[in-house]
Amino acid sequence: MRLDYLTIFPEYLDALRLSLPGKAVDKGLLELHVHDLRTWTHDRHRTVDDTPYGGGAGMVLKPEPFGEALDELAVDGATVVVPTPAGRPFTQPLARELATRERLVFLCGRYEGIDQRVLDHVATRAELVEVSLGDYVLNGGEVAALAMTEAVVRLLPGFMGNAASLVEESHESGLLEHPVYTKPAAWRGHEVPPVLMSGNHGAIAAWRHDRALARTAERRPDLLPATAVASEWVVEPAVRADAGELWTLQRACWVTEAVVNDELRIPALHEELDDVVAGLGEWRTWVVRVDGRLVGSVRARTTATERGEVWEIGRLMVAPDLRGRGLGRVLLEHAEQAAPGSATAYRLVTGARSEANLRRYKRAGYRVVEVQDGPAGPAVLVKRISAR
Ligand code: JD8
Repeated sequence: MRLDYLTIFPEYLDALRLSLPGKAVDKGLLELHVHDLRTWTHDRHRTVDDTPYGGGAGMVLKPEPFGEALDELAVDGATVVVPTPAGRPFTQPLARELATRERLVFLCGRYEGIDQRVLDHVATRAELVEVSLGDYVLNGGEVAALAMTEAVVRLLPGFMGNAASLVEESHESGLLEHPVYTKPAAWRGHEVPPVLMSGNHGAIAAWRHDRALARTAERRPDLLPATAVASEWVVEPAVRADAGELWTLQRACWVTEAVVNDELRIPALHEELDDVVAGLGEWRTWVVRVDGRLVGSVRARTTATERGEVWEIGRLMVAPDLRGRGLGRVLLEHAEQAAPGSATAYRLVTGARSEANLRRYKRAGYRVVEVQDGPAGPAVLVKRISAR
């Protein structure tokens, strides 16, 4: 790939030679050419700007130097990238698109911008891409050109040592990055999550996926499909006809539990359809459907204990591909709100090594009161019901 830059601050782009692009040049993957726009001026002051037609503050970059530069650089058929706050958003898909081009020519503006006729002229002889780095104002196009160059060059075939790692990145997977850790295992009172040192790759992958989803839901819900946004979810009472889908969702969700607890002897995993149907008769059960698909469920019933009536909550299920977006919280809160006035506490169980679930329940105010010594525990969690 050949990259050309037109700018009145060529030294601003020296960084190109330092970082990634520099290595790509060494590898012969890239040709970098930085040009000072003043090269194509002919007056003693090497003037590149003038006052704006129509008045107003600031100066505008004149068209003539650009015209001569574009001629000398023979940009016909190339892709001319013009960073501008008025451009389309620069995104990973656009970076992938630009990485397929043979040649990119960056026009770096300054002052109030570049005379519009330059862009109109470019569009007659090349592919014009006016693009913005983000919704904030910079003083010129150079910083944006540097960032866009890095995002594009690292996608060039043969450039990233381990291309596979590209796939897992934010904005490639559609989710934000999961948290990362390295040695030491403890630092200033902060521990590395034990699951990451468990060697259980299934559990590690589930944890990372969970954290990535949670972060995305928290920080960038716009990245999540509409179906995954809380405002879209309607919790309804389950009916007999839901049994088949409930059984299927139950199997899918408890396979994940079996993985993270490294234990297959979990009751929910061994229930048959009839057990699910029977459960519908013994528990109040709710479901959430999105576009007709059953994506979540929870059930509850009262259980008498020596310490009074508790509201037993169970089978809290969220479709694995929709986890980490708050649906579990919506279902748990719905089940809690359905508790009879006579109940003194909520009680639920989860795998003793289901750290993601344990973390979520503790965040919801539950505390572990017992870890049974059966398969995968389970851990028993309770939350007192405050006066209603
Ligand atoms: C090119 C001149 C400065 C912009 C008057 C401040 C991109 N995401 C982005 N923010 N700002 C830019 C950008 C700013 C530029 C130029 C890109 C050329 N300026 C101007 C208009 C208001 N001054 C950008 N990509």
